[in-house]
Amino acid sequence: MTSYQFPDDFLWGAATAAYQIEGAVDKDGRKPSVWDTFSATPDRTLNGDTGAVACDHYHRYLDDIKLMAALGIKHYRFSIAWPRIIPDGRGQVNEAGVDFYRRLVDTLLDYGITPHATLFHWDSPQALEDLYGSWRSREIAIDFADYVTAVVSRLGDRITHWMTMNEITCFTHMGYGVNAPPVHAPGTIVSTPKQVWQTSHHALLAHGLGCQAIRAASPRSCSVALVDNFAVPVPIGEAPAHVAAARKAFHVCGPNGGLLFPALTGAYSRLFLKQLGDAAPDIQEGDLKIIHQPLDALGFNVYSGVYVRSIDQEPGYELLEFPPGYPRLHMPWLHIVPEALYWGVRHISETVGQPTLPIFVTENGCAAQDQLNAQGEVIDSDRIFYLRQYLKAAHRAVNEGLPLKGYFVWSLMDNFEWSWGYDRRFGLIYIDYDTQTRIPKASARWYAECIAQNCVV
Ligand code: GCO
Repeated sequence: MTSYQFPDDFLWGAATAAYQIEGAVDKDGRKPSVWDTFSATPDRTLNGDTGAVACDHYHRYLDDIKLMAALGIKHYRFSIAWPRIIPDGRGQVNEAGVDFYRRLVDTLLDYGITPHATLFHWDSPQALEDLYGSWRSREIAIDFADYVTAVVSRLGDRITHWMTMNEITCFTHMGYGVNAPPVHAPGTIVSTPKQVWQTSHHALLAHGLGCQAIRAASPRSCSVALVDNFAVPVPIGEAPAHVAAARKAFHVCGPNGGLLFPALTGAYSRLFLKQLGDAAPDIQEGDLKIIHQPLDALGFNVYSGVYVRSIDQEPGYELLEFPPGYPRLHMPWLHIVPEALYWGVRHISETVGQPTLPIFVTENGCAAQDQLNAQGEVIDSDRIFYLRQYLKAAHRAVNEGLPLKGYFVWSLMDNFEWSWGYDRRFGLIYIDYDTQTRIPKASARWYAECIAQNCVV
């Protein structure tokens, strides 16, 4: 029998994000983020759901940390809300907002859990949207760096694992759109694809300045990472021709060539720029140098992948559609492609030329149609099935010597799933939103067993 044992230093964790769990949106000086405004606008989210209360984690963080500790989770990835720290986006720091994260982190440390903080998980201050259209303006990169300095100079004595931002595509390419209303906040319609690419270029700049700000402000030696959900071409079979086709596709798949490539290599992929044509952003002299910062790790959010095969005609690869009936879980995009986890890590090593950059899966998980049974339990065998397959792919990566160092499940608990509201549940812990009761699902116990045995069980 194959044993899926991980190395002793493999790190097991769980992830969340501020707007999805905290609630308390006007507590202790916090001001609105673009997600407060967007979700309060009719027809933007399913059932008109907002993050106003969410899991009420702002008040219940102690209980949540105790639950995490009981499951044996030793690493926790959470995000810090910019509008709590600098409610107007720039200027005055709100010390009461900082205090919340200080309490949270101190409690984590008391329970033996290492904090991993994402500095930005989509909740831009509404004030900056009103002032200059947030990511549409280069100014946001400077304001972001100032915010990062404010956080790291205050919390860097307790937090040493930092991630600048989460999934640039989702708050730029999905927050600004041409013609169709975008599905994420701020939900702004712009007139050209180039303007959309300009928003992600500004986010890359913010990442670069953010990295510099962390290193300058941190009182301790720390780890700095970017978290991305880059698209993963998976060879349909592992014959060398298909593998080569998948590598080539990696440059142009999704937004990879215009996001991950500049951050990791200091250049937009040439193949990709050719494909973008007039839509390519304006890049000022010196931008790429700022964007291309040394990183201590890369966070990889992986849910699905794209199958690719080799073909004789140009460009030598074909991205394959999923046939109807291909297994997926409770999201239109959640096709189950466990090998994407393995190939994502391998592409970073081999295709982007980063053979030793430590990689962490910073999110992996699925939405399932969780139901409470008569005994008040949630038996989510579908989620266990999904996670087990992806963790086996993680094991393969580690076993082949690829630099995959840890895994954070998405998510610790059910939460506000953006435009899907509370309808889609991704948690290991079930939330009864009427009573805010927390109920660990079968998958939570299963994951606890994996951690305890350091093995896929
Ligand atoms: C993301 C976000 C999460 C989502 C999760 C499920 O990576 O998309 O970080 O906030 O909730 O991915 O869609």
